[in-house]
Amino acid sequence: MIYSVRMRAAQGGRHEDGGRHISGAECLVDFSKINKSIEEMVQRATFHTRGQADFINITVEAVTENEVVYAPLLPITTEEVSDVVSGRQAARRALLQAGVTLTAVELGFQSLLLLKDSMRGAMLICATTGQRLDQSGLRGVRVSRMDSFNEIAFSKQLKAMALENTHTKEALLLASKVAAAPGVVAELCWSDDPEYTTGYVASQAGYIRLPHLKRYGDTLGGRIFFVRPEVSVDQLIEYLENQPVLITTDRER
Ligand code: WAQ
Ligand code: MG
Repeated sequence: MIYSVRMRAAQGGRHEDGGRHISGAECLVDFSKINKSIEEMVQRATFHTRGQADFINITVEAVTENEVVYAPLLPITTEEVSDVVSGRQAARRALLQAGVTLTAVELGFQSLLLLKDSMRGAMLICATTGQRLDQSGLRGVRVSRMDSFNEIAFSKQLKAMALENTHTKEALLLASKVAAAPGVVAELCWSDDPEYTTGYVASQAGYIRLPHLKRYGDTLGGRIFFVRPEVSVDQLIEYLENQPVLITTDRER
């Protein structure tokens, strides 16, 4: 038996009562690691660069092993860009390359940049028309129940690329789960943590890191999943929120 541990933290009350989203996290762990995960999550919510949380919700749920599916870690590249303008241009190119239309790329960027504050989850946007497809409003769809299949092998692989930091690790696991979803064309992401400017574009072809997708100090971040027009939105959301997925590295395949 493994356990899904999830955390969401807000400031100024619960999210559902209008509190401002501070931080969230999710992992799949053995029973023996539940306490450590909770402790780390509480620390993270309490000492966060977005502010101090006054509401922290932690959920622990058992997951039966036969529900688990596996997905490969996406191949990783970093495209050096010198500033936000060239970073966002590179992101646009990568999204077009992955099969998102120009209209959808522009509408996607607009929906993210027009937000007054960061959402807790992601927007599902049609990769053809650029229309928002989910009904989750300012909350967004939160991807959960993913982790590395083998934490040691995963860390080792990232360390070899000098990428062993929490932001990159968690983003890679999320992006690998999302890219494996039927109907997802590509993802665009940058952090809502003011000090973390690196974002990425991911698709089944790979995970492209872009060191400047926003300016240092900016607290507006977000995620967009560009999806095929014919996709069943309900089924996709069910997969993103509930399907347990373990991400495997090269050596485990
Ligand atoms: N599911 C869906 N959306 C999420 C989730 C999730 N589990 N977690 C975060 N988001 C959305 C939400 O709108 C946040 O405001 C936004 O993404 C940014 O979240 O290779 O740290 O956790 O070094 O701040 C990119 C790493 C780091 C690049 C991204 O995002 C690299 C990051 P954050
Ligand atoms: Mg964050």
